[in-house]
Amino acid sequence: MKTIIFGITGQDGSYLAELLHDKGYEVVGVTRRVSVDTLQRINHILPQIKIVEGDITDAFSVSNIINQEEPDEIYNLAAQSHVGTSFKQPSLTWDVTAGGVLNILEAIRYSGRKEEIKFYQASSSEMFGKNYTVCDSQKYQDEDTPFSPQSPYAIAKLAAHHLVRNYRDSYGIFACSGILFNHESERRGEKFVTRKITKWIGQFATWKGNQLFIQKVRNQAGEWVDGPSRKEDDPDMIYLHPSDETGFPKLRLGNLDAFRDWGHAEDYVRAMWLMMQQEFPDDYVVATGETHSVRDFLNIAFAHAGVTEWDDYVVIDPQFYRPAEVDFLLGSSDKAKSNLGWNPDVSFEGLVHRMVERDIYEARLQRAHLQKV
Ligand code: NAP
Ligand code: G4F
Repeated sequence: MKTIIFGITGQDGSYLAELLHDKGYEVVGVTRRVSVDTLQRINHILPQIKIVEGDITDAFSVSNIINQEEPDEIYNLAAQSHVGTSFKQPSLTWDVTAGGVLNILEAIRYSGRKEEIKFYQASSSEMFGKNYTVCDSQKYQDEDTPFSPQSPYAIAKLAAHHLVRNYRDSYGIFACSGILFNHESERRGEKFVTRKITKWIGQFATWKGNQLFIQKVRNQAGEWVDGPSRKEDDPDMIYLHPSDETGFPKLRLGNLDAFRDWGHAEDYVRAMWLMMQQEFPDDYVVATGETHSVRDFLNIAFAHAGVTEWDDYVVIDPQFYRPAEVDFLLGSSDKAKSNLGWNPDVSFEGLVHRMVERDIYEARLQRAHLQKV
């Protein structure tokens, strides 16, 4: 079996490439030419996979790749995937996240092999949008819930979602969409809230000689006082000791009251593959069935680093508020559970702990390296 993964350099692409390679697939990954190295997440499997250059907004490159590689399965994970950025770059978001999908579908349609190719599209729970505005654990979203997108990103994803269904109905293409709720990991992009938090914890925990968080510090008289100190003088910085000349920037975040159904990406790529192994194409919600606020994430992440009160470390910064917010996401994966036999393995706490531990480990490694050079 041969597969093409668009978006192989992203979080999900890297896990999916590993999964498919382990299952014996010949894996072809599409990467776009950029001025920096984007292969970090897949460096370890590069010798086992093939990389081709392409961009999903370029219809010619997409159809050339599909015609030359003759894949059995195509996974489209490529997108401008950051919701906040989509408000700043709506046109680019539209071209990549909606237009790119149309390019792939058309390429399949005219490939001469449309009956032989299965297509997976990465749809998103963001499409549910302003479905519920308050946290209510009795409410949830599933395949029958109406969409109410709240951002240029979600609108582009919804257009792509409808295109996939339309190409399935119109041309008989095996095209399915996974409506995936938030999934994170140690490989998550650093501008998504979960990784932003755990990355900051890792950096702070290794700041100043590998010390973990200090709840109590000694003042100049040698007495133990609450840390961090001097916060009234400089609300944006943390100083561990009153005599410190330099501080550490606090963690700047936006809305802490949004609720998300967060799972681990490794579990979610398994669901993608399962959808593609079915006899008939269909759309599936993939979620854990648990919802937590950003505040809950902070509680568990900081607690895992030994801190129970994190207020002094976090600053609310309006620049991270969005023009329109999605307040509450909680998915029901009953259909995926019964039709695909899918269940998540990683719990919310397990996810947060893994991310915190990895980011502390990586920050220490980086520090040790810097001390050597
Ligand atoms: P990600 O880490 O941001 O990865 C996005 C991928 O798309 C990267 O490989 C990126 O390449 C590629 N890409 C961007 N623009 C492209 C273009 N014009 N042509 C070709 N490739 C392009 O996203 P992710 O978290 O892995 O998510 C995978 C997919 O699932 C995305 O479509 C996302 O919208 C969707 N999704 C994600 C979640 C989630 O919680 N993670 C939930 C629901 C749906 P570069 O490395 O070159 O930037
Ligand atoms: O981590 P986020 O940026 O993820 P968001 O917006 O839920 O989108 C992610 O999940 C979607 C699935 O539902 C995917 F389709 C999409 O591609 C992406 O992977 O933000 C989560 C929440 C939001 O409510 C946001 O307002 O965290 C809030 N937040 C608070 N402070 C912040 C911040 N988000 C970010 N990125 N940065 C902050 O400083």
